[in-house]
Amino acid sequence: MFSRFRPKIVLEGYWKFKLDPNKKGEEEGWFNGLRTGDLIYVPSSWNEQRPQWDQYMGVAWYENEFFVPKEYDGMRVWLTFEGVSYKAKVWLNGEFLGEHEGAFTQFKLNADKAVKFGDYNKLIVEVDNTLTKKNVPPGEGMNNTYFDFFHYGGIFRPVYVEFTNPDYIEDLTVITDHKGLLKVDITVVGEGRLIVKLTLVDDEGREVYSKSVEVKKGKATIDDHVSGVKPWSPEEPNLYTLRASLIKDNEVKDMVEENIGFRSVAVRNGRLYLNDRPIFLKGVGRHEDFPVTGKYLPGAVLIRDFYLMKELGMNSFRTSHYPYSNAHLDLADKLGFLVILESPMVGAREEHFTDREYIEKVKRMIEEMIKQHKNRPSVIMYSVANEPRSNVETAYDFIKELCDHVKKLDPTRPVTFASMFHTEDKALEAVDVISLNIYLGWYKYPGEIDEGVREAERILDKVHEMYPDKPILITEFGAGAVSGFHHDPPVMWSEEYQAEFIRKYIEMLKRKEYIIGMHIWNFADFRTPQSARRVILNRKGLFTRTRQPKLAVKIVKEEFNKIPTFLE
Ligand code: GCB
Repeated sequence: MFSRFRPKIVLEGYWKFKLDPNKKGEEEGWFNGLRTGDLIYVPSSWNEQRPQWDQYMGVAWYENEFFVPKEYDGMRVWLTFEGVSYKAKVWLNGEFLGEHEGAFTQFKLNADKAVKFGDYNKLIVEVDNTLTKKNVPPGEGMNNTYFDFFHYGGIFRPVYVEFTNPDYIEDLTVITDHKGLLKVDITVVGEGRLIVKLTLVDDEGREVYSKSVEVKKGKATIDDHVSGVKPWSPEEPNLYTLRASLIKDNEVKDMVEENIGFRSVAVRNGRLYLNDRPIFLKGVGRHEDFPVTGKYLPGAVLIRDFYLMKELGMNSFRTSHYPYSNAHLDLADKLGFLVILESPMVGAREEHFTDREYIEKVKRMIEEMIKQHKNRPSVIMYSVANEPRSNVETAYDFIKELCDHVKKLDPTRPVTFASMFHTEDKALEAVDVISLNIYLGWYKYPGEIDEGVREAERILDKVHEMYPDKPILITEFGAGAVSGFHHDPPVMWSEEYQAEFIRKYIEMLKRKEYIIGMHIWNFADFRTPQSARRVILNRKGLFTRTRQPKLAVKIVKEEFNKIPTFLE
């Protein structure tokens, strides 16, 4: 939900910055103002902005100031943080506004009591990226993570201040189908007689639908049918702007917008359907990772990535291994990508499966993820976890509880998780779609592509035999290649080995009628913790970290462009 109606101050730029390795800041009252000459850029992770901060894990403080015009007096004031890794505490003008845990979901704090109108306002944020076994995802240190990507810290996604009328629209939940169903649940905060007017505008600015409803006890609902809509699909990502205006005494008090698409998703007869047609997912697992900006992908990089994916014939990706930024998923909506939206629950171990407090935390993060992205046409499936240690019995209850939680919050989309245990997995019964990560010919059978592919085929057939009604998606397969390293014959880490590995896997996978899609691991090389297995980066990218192609790109382009999106 966004608004062009509400005044907004974007806090992008240089902020004051101060490390607090001994955690004395709170005690010493740093929330009143930082004594420091250090600067940092927001949005971006702190690590690569200065070599001294690269391996820093712990507490750091941020400060910025913004001016609030006098005319805004009487409005409500909100601070939105789209992503802070990993915990944040926020003060405005020395007053504590609130806190949040979890790097990858946005949070909004009210600042009505602390704000000064017609004056400068001092915003201070304490950030803590200490990694523990209780984090989601868990770990024990910068180079001892239970996940295979670099543990960045900081305010790495946009921050803004937004002003609303005291009567305002709090939330919209939109459900559509490809035939024109339009169900909207509106939540409003306000007093007196309030009307919500909904209008639907097509991409040429034409109003194609309009209806007004009265708000009762803070709620209003529309359950309707819009005739003549153009459905949303990867081939034609038709978007409409749903505009909701809040009206009181014949005056518009608030207005919010949502980009929506008319489309339906279903799993039946072992297939995945989009708009009642069976569909095949061709794509990649991605990461949000870039030199210097760390876990922030600037808009220009995102544009490059999406056009590269399009050229390669891709129609899908997974937000491995956490919910991506609003800007990232906006492009998926606009350019027609089918997204598997993954929760930040990577690498759960047996100790997590029965830890009630931990499970509730994961559920809270899943709830925030769904609240933030539920109206996106691009999001066609949720993944509740990546590679939990799900070869033990207790994994079933853990995964089942997360899947049920998702279904309760959003019954319209299928649910999955990415498994590394295949036939040994104890939790596959809980999902709508089975997702498998496979590395035979790399971690197992190193140097033996043919043997790896043969063994992968045997395992896949076996999983299909065990769960004949469930479609199977390959969420990861791939091999590392050091860009510029060539070798004949193809040996591990050469561009030739990666290209051949991917070609042989695609050939095998596309022959299997129970497979509904394949995602290559990974779109681009990405930074990892330091380890004996990695030279700074995970090298399984089709592209380098700065988005230059490796040899495999040619193969993927040829193969993927031959596979149609719709199977019938
Ligand atoms: C996996 C993980 C992914 C790793 C990848 C690898 O199965 O899901 O996070 O990066 O393997 O390259 O080892």
